[in-house]
Amino acid sequence: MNILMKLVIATKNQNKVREILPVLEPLGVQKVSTLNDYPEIHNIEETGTTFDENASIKARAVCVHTGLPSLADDSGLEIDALNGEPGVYSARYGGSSLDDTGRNQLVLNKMIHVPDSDRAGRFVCVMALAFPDGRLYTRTGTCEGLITHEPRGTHGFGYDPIFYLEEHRKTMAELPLAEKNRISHRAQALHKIADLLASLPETKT
Ligand code: ITT
Repeated sequence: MNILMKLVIATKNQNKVREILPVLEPLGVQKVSTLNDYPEIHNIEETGTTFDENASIKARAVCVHTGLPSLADDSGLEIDALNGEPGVYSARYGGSSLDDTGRNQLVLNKMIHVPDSDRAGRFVCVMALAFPDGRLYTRTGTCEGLITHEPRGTHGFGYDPIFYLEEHRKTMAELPLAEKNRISHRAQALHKIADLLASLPETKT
């Protein structure tokens, strides 16, 4: 298949780019750029209260600016015992002074008395694809797991070291990146977007 379309990935997060490109490239998307190619686009305020809203805000803003189809994701970790936190605030949970390690520690501290039976959580990713003619599509992927008692593993990013996958008996950060990219919430949303892309009239050769 050869998709005759230029696409902007609306992120500066290189971890996301590394996950997204290998799925889009085999589809033959003609030319993929990222926000690093558009330094004039500064922080797009994620003012929504859901992943869907924030992904849509980002995709639309970048599409309007570039005039090109734009793909954005909003993602995060929902923990049942914390009433869904950190949720849409995953990237800035605990304030801007914390790094990934600090955010993981904050989650573990908040859950210090939570028994194993109540430590369920999930990574959620919504991908939004905006077109210059106003069409907007969103697709969701989720990945279920348990919150550990201490961080383990060095791969991935963000909350991966405290997210345990029962099926693999490993944290997400202990999985090789290629394996994470096969099963992750982002991969699942992205494969749905890839199916959508392949079905659109303008992408047929
Ligand atoms: P962009 O807005 O530029 O895309 P970002 O890192 O700010 O990049 P989000 O707003 O989607 O991205 O925030 C997602 C946060 O959720 C991210 O910073 C991590 O803390 C967490 N997160 C998302 N996906 C994750 C993953 O695969 N593994 C671990 N943590 C993840």
